[in-house]
Amino acid sequence: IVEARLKSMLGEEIEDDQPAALPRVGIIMGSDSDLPVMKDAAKILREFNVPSEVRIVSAHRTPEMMFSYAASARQRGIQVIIAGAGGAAHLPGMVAALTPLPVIGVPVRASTLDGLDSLLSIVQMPRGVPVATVAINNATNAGLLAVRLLGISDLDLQSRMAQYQEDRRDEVLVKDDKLEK
Ligand code: RP5
Repeated sequence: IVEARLKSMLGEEIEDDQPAALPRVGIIMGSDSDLPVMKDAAKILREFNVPSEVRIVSAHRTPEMMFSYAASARQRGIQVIIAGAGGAAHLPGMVAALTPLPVIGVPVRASTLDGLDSLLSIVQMPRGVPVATVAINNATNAGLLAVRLLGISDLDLQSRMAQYQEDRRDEVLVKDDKLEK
């Protein structure tokens, strides 16, 4: 169901009888209400052809599922986990405590505190348990950071990241060119 909602958000066909490649990145979030933000990470990974899976896993509402997801991710071939949550956003930190995989945290703006609560909940990890925290609602950067991490041992992916950066640079140059000086 989550995958179907994601496909419709990304404007992809729902029908898909291709066997799915084994996911290298796990994108998890505390609630389906995080999906409008977290879909941006999935979009980046699709652009780079990195197979990923998307799951709703709540640290507070499904703690046993969070435990089994994090504890088994490595054995299933997951290499990076992107975890998004809002409010008392404990999911990224708890998952980082349960796996040796790199965890990227996305603070989701979900409450009256404008996302600062989520940011602080995710970024203020104790020494020894790192979570690479991106900016509030910036799941795009989480996807890009996952690609860079995988690029360390996947040179094709790394050169596609270099191309992505060149494309962003060219976009700025075109905008600068169009400015009346
Ligand atoms: C967090 O609480 C979720 O990650 C979400 O950002 C927030 C609100 O969840 P819902 O009440 O929308 O399910 O656990």
